[in-house]
Amino acid sequence: MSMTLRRLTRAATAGLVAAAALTAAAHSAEAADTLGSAAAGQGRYFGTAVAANHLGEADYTATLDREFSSVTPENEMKWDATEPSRGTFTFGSADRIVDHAQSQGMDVRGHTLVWHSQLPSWVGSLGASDLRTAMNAHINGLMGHYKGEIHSWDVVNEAFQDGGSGARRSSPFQDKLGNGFIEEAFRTARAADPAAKLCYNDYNTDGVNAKSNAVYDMVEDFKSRGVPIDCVGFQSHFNSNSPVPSDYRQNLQRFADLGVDVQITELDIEGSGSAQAADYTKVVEACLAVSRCTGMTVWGVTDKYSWRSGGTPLLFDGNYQEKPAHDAVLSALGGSGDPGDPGDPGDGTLSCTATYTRTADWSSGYNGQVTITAGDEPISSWTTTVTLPAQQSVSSLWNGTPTRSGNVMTVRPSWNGTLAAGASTSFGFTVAKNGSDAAPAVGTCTAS
Ligand code: 9MR
Repeated sequence: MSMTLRRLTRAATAGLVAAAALTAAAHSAEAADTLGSAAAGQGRYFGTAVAANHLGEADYTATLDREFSSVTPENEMKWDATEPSRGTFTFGSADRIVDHAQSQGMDVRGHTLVWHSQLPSWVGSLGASDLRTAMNAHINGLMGHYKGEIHSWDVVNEAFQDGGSGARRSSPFQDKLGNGFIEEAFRTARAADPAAKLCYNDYNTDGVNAKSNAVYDMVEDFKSRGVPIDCVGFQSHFNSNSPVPSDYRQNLQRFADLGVDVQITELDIEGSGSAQAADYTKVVEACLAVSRCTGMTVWGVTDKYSWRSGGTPLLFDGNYQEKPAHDAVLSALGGSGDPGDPGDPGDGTLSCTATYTRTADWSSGYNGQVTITAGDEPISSWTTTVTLPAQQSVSSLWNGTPTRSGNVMTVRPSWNGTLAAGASTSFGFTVAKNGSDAAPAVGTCTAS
């Protein structure tokens, strides 16, 4: 379908979309026991990143539709997905997400128009003047296609370097067009869809530091010169190396004081149990304390599809069970879990997850470890499988009871079957590589 035709089609469905949004709002007013409805009670949205290829998975979509009031396409609106060759726009996967969100009355964040990453190679090979034309055409192509349908756009993403200098990051745009490319992108974006909020989005800018100072100076300059900017996105990817900063709220507030909205755009926090829950609480409380913090987005529905899946950083485990972090967020938003709801603690659904790490490695072998974590109910036993590459063999296994069938080991507890809600145990094993260094595959965890 040509872009022009698709653009008309999308605009023509706008009336239906508005009706769906009203239905969803009426529904959410009744029950503040989901993330989206509780956040709505605080005048905020609560969103998630979504991948189009998971929308066919019933549990994924049920959790998405029940809990969230906004979506961000995780990869589907990026340059490599939408304009893989110059002037040829491909919107199929992004349209699926936008159509789904609209059918549920959810807002859509657009991510992202101008970014150094996931950029097709043709962009990097253009000369300065051609690159400027291509950048503006890309912005116009995406924003035109979704005109009137996107709540906020990440117009420019990650344009500053990490570290102490506050300098711009090298990219085709920075290197060929200079500092002015950001301003130009925002001006083009405003003209392309005047209804969309225009955001600058970055990471490691969550506390007061050299990088956030540099973004702050840019926003202050834009506001003073009338360059259109409406919001700043704080990605908020946290783990033990990059914890929730103690001045998070203060940093959000100083940006808000410049006259822009602030949004938490890609939140995830590695960890588990009550420590992870406490960190999530800090983030939600910081947003609620800043009146211009208009909403929060977590970077995925379930741990199993997270870009950091090994760190289990999200609110639902791999079986779509609510983690302690979910309950903490819901409570910080003023909502309350109902034990009768699917996924809530007390619903009687026992669950666990299994994650693999290699803990030691030498030329002829390695040690593997599988961590078993209970879901939001206590469990008394668990089972998972470890499938080894054909050449490899296990010489010993500890803290678990294996049954072998060919290269598949089914592992049950030895002494460590009983786990409190959210608690973990692990078993380990030594493998002879016999020429193959590949990792084993860990199967689904089943709890009883
Ligand atoms: O979650 C995204 C992952 O699926 C992609 O492979 C990756 C490629 O760069 O991008 C991830 O999302 C990033 C986002 O677009 C920008 N901020 C950092 C996110 C995590 O890497």
